[in-house]
Amino acid sequence: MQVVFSLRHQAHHPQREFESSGFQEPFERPERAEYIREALAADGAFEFVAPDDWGTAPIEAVHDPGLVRFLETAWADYQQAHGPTHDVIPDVFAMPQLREGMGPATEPTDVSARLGWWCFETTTPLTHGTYDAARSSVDVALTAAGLVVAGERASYGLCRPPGHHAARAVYGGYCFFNNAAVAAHHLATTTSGKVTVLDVDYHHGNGTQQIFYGRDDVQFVSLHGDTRRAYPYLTGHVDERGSGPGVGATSNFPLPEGTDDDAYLDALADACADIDAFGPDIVVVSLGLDTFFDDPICDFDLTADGFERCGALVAELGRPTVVLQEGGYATDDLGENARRWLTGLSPVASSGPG
Ligand code: OKP
Ligand code: ZN
Repeated sequence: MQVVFSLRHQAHHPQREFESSGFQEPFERPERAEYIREALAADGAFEFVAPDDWGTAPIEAVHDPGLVRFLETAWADYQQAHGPTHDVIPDVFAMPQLREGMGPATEPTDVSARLGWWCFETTTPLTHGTYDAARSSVDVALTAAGLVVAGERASYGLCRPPGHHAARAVYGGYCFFNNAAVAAHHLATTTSGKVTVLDVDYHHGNGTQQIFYGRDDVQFVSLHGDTRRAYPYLTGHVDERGSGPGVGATSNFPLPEGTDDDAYLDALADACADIDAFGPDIVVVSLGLDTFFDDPICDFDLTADGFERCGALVAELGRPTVVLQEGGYATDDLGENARRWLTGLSPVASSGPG
């Protein structure tokens, strides 16, 4: 299987993230991608390729161009106004309730105020290299998508930073651009086929759901920690099924604390039944490995064996599949967990080169 990877992800390396009770070491750090790269490189079944440069047009096809412009310039603008700093985190969020009854706000001009306009939470610092890394993560996703268009049965984009929490016009949750949504939209519009995004990250992919909520050409199916107890809290409930022509093209499977391999695979089989019913030409998997029992920020109980079974179940859909990396924070096990999931998806690839 071909693995798309770029060292440019390393340009995004926040020093700390702010969570309700204070600053902490970031969970989303460069070693995550390096450990996955090492584990796949040690297995002869995987072949590495560099991403192409796709420019900003495919990003602006799903995101507000204002968000792209902001991320391109905000770090330098902030340094000029308030620097030098390493990380930049918003302090005032543009909550619509603030102007209730007064009409909507317009984008502020002050850079600190713009941070709270384009970002929804505090654990996603902007740094010097964030825009570069986020752009390269999208390039990785689009290049992996291109491999499947060119005839591969499966490909893997080792995206970092992740993407699934980024909505059309707001970033957060360690995510800047929604890699999976950009790839899925590109696939749906350039192949005129139907695309499913299957999101197996522990956290609900609120951004991907939001981007495709009203559409019938891209299905969104997610398994996740029930957002009555888990981040991002505001989306991911079973009654969210899509809107307008998209009614029925969103499916959510919120799961309880302690969900183990067998329980997870049961839910994944139900998700796959929804995918079969939709009948996509291509599947994009948002692969979070934070469902692992030892993940430091999640509460599921999956094992490496479970990940291989998950990959094998997705292979049974029998459709070309683009796998894109999202979360996973048990860094010591992350490489092996990714390798096992991909081996389950593509067992033929593991038995020899190519
Ligand atoms: C990104 B991905 C909750 C803090 C949550 C952000 C988590 C982002 C997860 N107490 N911090 O979906 O793995
Ligand atoms: Zn996650």
